[in-house]
Amino acid sequence: MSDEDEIILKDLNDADLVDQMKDDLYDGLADEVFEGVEILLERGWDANLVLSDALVEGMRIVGVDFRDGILFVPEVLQCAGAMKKGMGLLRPILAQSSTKSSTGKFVIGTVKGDIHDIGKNLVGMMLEGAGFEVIDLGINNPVENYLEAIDKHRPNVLGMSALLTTTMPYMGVVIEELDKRGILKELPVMVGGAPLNQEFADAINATSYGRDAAMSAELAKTLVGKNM
Ligand code: B1M
Repeated sequence: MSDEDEIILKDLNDADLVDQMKDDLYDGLADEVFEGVEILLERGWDANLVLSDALVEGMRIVGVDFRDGILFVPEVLQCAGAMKKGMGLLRPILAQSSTKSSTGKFVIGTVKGDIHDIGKNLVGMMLEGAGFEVIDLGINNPVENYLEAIDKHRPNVLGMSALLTTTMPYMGVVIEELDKRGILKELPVMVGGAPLNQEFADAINATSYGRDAAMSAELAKTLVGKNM
């Protein structure tokens, strides 16, 4: 691209900038996505709106082309990198808690066999914003990791994330193990991820199903009795 063709992000109006950010996310251009987030915030945009309208919507488009075989894993990894860079700027804002004292402890992790972590990270940020102390176990967690974390951190809620239809049944394996050990009756378990729904959460005996990050933070407060 020649210098003349270069798009100056700050010269774009809001709508064009958001469209350009979705294109940049699609192209895995992390610095440009970061700059776009910065500009929208400077223009007074709410962090949640930047997240939903530019980043999450951009990733939805990536997901469609990934499904249709237009984008492949290496490209989607670049998109994920760009999304994470943008999220990095939003993190301190979203995680800013209005609550002085801790709402509770929340252990969260993506289940065994699954390496998707963008949604989980977002949920973690929103939980921090709701005053939770979040212990993030990362990705690809076997049941032992959850048990160890419960033992070590004594959380108020356990959260599991899965993005694949092949990994979501593993949440049921973890819940069964918690039940066998008598932990489930004391520890609420929240599950979430794109392929899940309330029926699935009920079927595996999860305490609650988080549809998206904002709703999950509200639900978590209810689970620990702090949403009155
Ligand atoms: Co993957 N992938 N992927 N992928 N990937 C999906 C999930 C897929 C739907 C794409 C598609 O076909 N359209 C498809 C799954 C199909 C299925 O299972 N039926 C898929 C596939 C097939 C795969 C591979 C198998 C591809 C391959 O290798 N051939 C492979 C699997 C790797 C593995 O995990 N073992 C794979 C790999 C990857 C990448 C590594 C390239 C990358 C992940 C990078 C990363 O996460 N660091 C990736 C990505 C980015 C996606 C898509 C495009 C985007 C996911 C995402 O970040 N969404 C995805 C398509 C899609 O979902 N549209 C896709 C944005 C995020 C904000 O939303 O994660 O849904 P989400 O989180 C939401 C809610 O779900 C909820 O709140 C979040 C915020 O609102 N939520 C919770 C999530 N967890 C929660 C927990 C809670 C509560 C709420 O409580 C604890």
